Amino acid sequence: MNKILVTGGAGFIGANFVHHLMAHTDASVVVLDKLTYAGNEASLADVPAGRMEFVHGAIEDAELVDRLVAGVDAVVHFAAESHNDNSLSNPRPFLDTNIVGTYTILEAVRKHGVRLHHISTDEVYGDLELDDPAKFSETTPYNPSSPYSATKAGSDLLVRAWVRSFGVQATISNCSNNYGPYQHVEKFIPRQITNVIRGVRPKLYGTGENVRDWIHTDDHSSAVLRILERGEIGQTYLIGANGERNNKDVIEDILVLMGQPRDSYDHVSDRPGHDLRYAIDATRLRTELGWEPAYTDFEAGLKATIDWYVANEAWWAPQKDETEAKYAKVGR
Ligand code: NAD
Ligand code: TDX
Repeated sequence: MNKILVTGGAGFIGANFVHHLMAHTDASVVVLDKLTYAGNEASLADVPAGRMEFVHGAIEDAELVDRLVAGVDAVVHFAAESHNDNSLSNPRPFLDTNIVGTYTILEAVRKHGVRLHHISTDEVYGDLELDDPAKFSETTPYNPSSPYSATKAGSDLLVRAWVRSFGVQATISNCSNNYGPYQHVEKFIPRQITNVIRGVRPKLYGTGENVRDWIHTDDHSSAVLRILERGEIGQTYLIGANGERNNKDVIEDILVLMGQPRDSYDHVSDRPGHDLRYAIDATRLRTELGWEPAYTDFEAGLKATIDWYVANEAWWAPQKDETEAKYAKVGR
């Protein structure tokens, strides 16, 4: 695949994927991104100009998407409204981007016979009890909890329907919680790191017993590339790296790694409908496609992420005040 259209390439995971493609393939990319509050062209500043074209636009713009899809060998579709808390205060953009946007991409790849990989989340499966030995697998029934996860579930089902009814050449992946560089400061890990840098106490929702299955974003990228190259058309792959941790432990890890007392954080009101636990069984990806994560030491990955935020305040500072003002409105 010589030329790949990456939607949402100025966002956290999309930008890391573009960097991964630059380092591990000869492909060139076209990035289509609307540059919402979450998009930042500075995340792509290091990409060699000759290997990337940046297009500022929306995935719901059918004419634009049709023209871009016609000129590429594959589409990797990251663009989404991605934050649960935002979906609770204003769900509408989630429907427009995640549902109508994905529909628009599907119609273009159908028309031009172009390969699609659709990026999704483990949140489509709902949540698990803390003591449940089961993990999510490709056969777990969909049971989303938030407006965000419901629209991602809807987008996945559209992809499945377009594969079955129209023979679209698509694969889907559902990944667990990512961490790493270029993540917006609204998200849990960067919010707490940047709070500590600013001398503000981290904020833990509720009791903090909620478990997330953390994966370094570069491992997400290597898995997506593997699926793009070797995945079976029509198949869904779950991506995860056995990184289950509760939020309280993660906040304490961040504080200790940043030289602060382990208990110097505040409990704030819980997120309504807060999913308790996510956990991924990535057996299919590991056995059928031979994928393995590179980041198996969470503390080391977290330390590298802290170092990145310390070194890149100019990247995140412009987002910080606006983000905290949004949280202050809902008491979190
Ligand atoms: P993000 O919010 O950091 O980035 C989203 C990007 O999409 C931004 O650059 C934004 O400008 C762009 N965008 C938004 N609406 C658009 C539109 N209508 N048209 C074009 N571009 C638009 O999100 P992220 O965390 O990088 O997530 C990327 C994808 O990965 C999403 O599909 C998300 O559901 C999925 N995912 C995320 C995680 C996670 O932990 N963050 C885990 C699993 C799956
Ligand atoms: O300040 C906080 N304090 C806190 O305790 C924030 C922002 C979050 N939390 C909790 C809520 C969650 O249990 O931390 C956990 C992680 O929160 P988020 O970073 O908002 O992620 P989550 O809701 O788990 O969803 C993420 O993973 C799956 C991504 O945002 C989604 O895009 C992805 O699909």
